[in-house]
Amino acid sequence: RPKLRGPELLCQLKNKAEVATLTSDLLPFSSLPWAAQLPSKPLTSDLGPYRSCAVVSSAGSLRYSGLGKEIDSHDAVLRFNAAPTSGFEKDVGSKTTIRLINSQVMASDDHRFLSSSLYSSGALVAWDPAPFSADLTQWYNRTDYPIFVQYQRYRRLHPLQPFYILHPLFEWQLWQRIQDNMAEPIQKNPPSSGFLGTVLMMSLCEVVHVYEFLPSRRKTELCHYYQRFYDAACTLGAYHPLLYEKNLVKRMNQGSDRDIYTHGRVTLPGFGRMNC
Ligand code: NCC
Repeated sequence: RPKLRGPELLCQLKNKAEVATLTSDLLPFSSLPWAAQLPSKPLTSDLGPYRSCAVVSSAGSLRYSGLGKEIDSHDAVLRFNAAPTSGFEKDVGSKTTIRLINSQVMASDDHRFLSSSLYSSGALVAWDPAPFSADLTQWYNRTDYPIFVQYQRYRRLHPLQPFYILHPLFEWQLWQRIQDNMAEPIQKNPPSSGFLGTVLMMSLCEVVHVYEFLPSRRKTELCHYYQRFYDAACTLGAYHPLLYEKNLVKRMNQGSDRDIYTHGRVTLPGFGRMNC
């Protein structure tokens, strides 16, 4: 198959992947007693549009980057999982508009999801690796981690904080975009939070800057900027098709290679601004 170039890839992504979140009117949820805890409207009708956005990967290469001011200058900032700002403001900034978390974070005791203040700023968006079919009932009866139990508990404790759950269709639509643009078969696991969050922000923002998803000259085996743990798989991928995600983002980048090298910065257009 022909290798698509940046603008074509961007249009394909815009046309074939749609950010969807669970709403209280969707089966099987609408038939469950806690349905009213789910938002009545999808994320895209509640959040944004934002002019300029930052997606902050959790990569170790953000350490000593000094990018904090630049990141905070954006209108909206997306962060991932348990990535803190406190104590790391110089490198990653302090603004959090949206935090995208996987279901493992919600379920594991170490992350103190229900009690830590880390999760209380901005809107939360959660996701769980679902079966490829994206069938909601099948998934609901067998989630990877107990995302729905934890969601209900969190909502009871923080009823006013906006909290969405990604529709599994979105995961697999993005997976398909990656697979269709690679020459070899990729593992049938959902994309990383990094890629999900990047496309999520492309749906909400006029322009998206992604930091240290494509590693800069600071590239390191340090997994996260906030932890003393070394593993190259954090940057290259194991479970997630991370290297393929990065390949696709590299092809779609509208910024310069120099920006990647010095700032770990990629510039992507928002879907609203694209003429396809
Ligand atoms: O590590 P994680 O990801 O939370 O990182 C968020 C996103 O940043 C990008 N990243 C991170 C580190 C790095 N060196 N390079 C990067 O490019 C990736 O795009 C990544 O998605 C996840 O995707 O949800 C993930 O979550 C962790 C873990 O569950 C959480 O951090 C909570 O502890 C996963 N790690 C493990 O399961 C051990 C990771 O595989 C994916």
